[in-house]
Amino acid sequence: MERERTLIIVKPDAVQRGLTGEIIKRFEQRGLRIIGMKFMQVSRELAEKHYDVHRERPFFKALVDYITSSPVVVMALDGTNAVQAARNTIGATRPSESAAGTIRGDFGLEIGRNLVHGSDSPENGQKEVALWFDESELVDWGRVVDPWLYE
Ligand code: DAT
Ligand code: MG
Repeated sequence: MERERTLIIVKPDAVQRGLTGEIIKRFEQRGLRIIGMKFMQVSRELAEKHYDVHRERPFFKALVDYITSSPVVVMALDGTNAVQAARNTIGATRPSESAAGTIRGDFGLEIGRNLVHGSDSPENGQKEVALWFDESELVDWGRVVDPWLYE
């Protein structure tokens, strides 16, 4: 089984609504391991790099405005199949279509206020963690519960 890294962003709407703890809790209780975390105001430069694949889409400017509108909490997580596991916890891109029990399905209604970002492939997980975190900001550590999460 693959150990992967994924980048999670608790977006401005979630931070403003006081949902930061609730969202972190869901990844933590799933067993994903936090290896980096910070509270920050995102620059337009970083936002545009992060969303570079969407540069030509009509919603690109709104997306950059949204992610830079207020501070975010960024996390690097690792774990077995971390990318897919985190995306399942987050829910479908459109909150109106996200399953109940997912973060977007429990707290969101609109695609432009969908609360949280998660990397979409193991390659992008590695790339996005490297874009948002300096290697010195990542901590490799062990948890006493690891044998109860990993066979
Ligand atoms: P996800 O965030 O689920 O990985 P994505 O990578 O396809 O979704 O798109 C990034 C963000 O861009 C998404 O969270 C919300 C916004 N977005 C995507 N498609 C959109 C659309 N058709 N209209 C408006 N915003 C959109
Ligand atoms: Mg995406």
